[in-house]
Amino acid sequence: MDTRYLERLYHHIDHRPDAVAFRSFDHAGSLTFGALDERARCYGAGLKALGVSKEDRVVAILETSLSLPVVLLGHYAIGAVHVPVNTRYGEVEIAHILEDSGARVAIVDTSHKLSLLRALRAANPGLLEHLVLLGEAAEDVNEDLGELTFESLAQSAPLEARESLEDEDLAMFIYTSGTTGKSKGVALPYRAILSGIDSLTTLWRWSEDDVLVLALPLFHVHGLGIGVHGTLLRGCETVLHERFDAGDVIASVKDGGTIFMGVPTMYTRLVRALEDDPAAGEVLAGARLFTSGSAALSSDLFEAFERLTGHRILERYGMSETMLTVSNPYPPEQRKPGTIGFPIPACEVEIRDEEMNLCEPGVVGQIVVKGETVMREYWGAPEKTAESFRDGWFLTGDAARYDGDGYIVHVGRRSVDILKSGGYKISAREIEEVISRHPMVREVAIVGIPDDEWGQRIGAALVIEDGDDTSRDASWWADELRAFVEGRLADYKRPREVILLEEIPRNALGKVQKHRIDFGA
Ligand code: MCA
Ligand code: AMP
Repeated sequence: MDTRYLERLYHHIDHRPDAVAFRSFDHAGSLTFGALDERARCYGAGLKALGVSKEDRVVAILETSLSLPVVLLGHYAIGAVHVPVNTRYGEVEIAHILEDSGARVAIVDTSHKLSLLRALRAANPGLLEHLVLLGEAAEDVNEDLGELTFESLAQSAPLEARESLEDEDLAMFIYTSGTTGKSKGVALPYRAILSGIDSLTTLWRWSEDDVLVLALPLFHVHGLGIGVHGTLLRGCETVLHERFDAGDVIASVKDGGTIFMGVPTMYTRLVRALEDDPAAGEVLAGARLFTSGSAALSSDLFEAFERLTGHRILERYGMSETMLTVSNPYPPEQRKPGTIGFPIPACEVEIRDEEMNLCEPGVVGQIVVKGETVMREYWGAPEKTAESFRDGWFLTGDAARYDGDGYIVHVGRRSVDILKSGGYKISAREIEEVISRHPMVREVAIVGIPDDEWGQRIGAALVIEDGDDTSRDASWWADELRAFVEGRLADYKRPREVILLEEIPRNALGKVQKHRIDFGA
């Protein structure tokens, strides 16, 4: 029975209970490791009394707050699977996750998402046995609907002992976009989550003396995976920001922050702020480490940040299915812009060609991953799971090459149907499926348009039904799609540019050729 990683997860909780683990940016509150564990055991006990037990899924639709790590560890304390959901998701995404995960309970903290969950339950009475209301949502509890408040659960007597778990037990499902319309639940055991983060944070010399400035959302691998689990593994103090704001991040570093992790869009905004206020560059110079991931960091951005702060951003690479796998080295002079670095010790990473032969330097192939950091499966989808492995290697779908020094250079996604905007992964198919339900749209193709700030912006090429009012131009359609997509999908999936076409370009076999769709500059 392997519990190596779980022991590391609880090390600081068990040995340094009085040290501060999480604090809110506005200093309104903080949680020591001991208080975090105590509250998690109370909430866990409350859930257990509802009948939630090992491997039951609990969906969490939560904005960043000090309650979020309590909820996560409450789920872990009883062996329930934490299913974080992006709070920007709309009806289509959330309905799918609730159904696909088979969750018995969901916890939610805004009245807006509560209304959506109620509507989904009214439409499908089999969905969820209980809804736990936290924060703003808790003001509106309806016990007749199986609703109860987080506070009432958190008043339970704490569990005497955490559920006895092994590293192979399931900790989390992360829903991630694929080349098909519906997202897939990446089933991650403790081993997968903790091995890579332990390895990565050791590589980054992350310690109890660090203060992490955490302004990433806490429902994806970057913020929740590395940020929250890194805090627990390394025993540092973490400052939770409810949302990213360049000025707040600078203030947090001034206040003692030593590590900041961001997506490239955040660095674009930081550079903009520093150009307006060069003195802030000296503040950031005082931090120890800036890392970037989730999307490609351009060399220009790397250089601008170095010029303004003296820091060489450490870029690393990962994926929900494999967690963190590749990182630039820690010594600043060895960090190479435009590369993602080398495989981290927890896993094997190679670039292979179509025949699974190792690629020579300069030759573009696919990143493949093997080892402890890799997911167990796509939940309930054995065929999709099988398709994504070959010869024991997980096929990432990312194209890359080795440079002359052995650093890995990320070249892009192999599929044009997977996009990244602001560090969020987006399925073109999912947006196409929603937009094609519009009665006046005959056909739609969603394309990623390269963008300096966002990585990619979402473009929609539309073919309109015959007989539609011809005075409705692309700008009319942009507004129409905004209204049509709103509430159904996350706002960042909304097409920002629209063009109208007579037909979507196809090859002789009828396959859509997105590279022929031109959105102009
Ligand atoms: C918002 N806007 C956009 C987009 N999103 N425009 C184009 N494309 C978009 N995607 C517009 C808004 O409508 C608004 O315009 C304006 O930009 C500012 O929006 P705002 O709400 O301020 O943006 P934001 O909420 O601050 O979002 C920016 C962000 C956010 C903070 C960078 O995207 C973010 O938190 N990204 C992190 C995602 C992440 O954690 N990914 C990790 C996945 P207007 O003013 O006109 O209304 S895990 C992963 O990838 C792997 C494992 C890994 O390796 O890490
Ligand atoms: P997600 O499924 O949201 O976990 O996103 C994983 C994807 O993000 C990877 O498959 C890559 O395409 C992309 N990604 C992560 N880190 C980087 C990076 N440093 N450079 C380029 N792309 C990245």
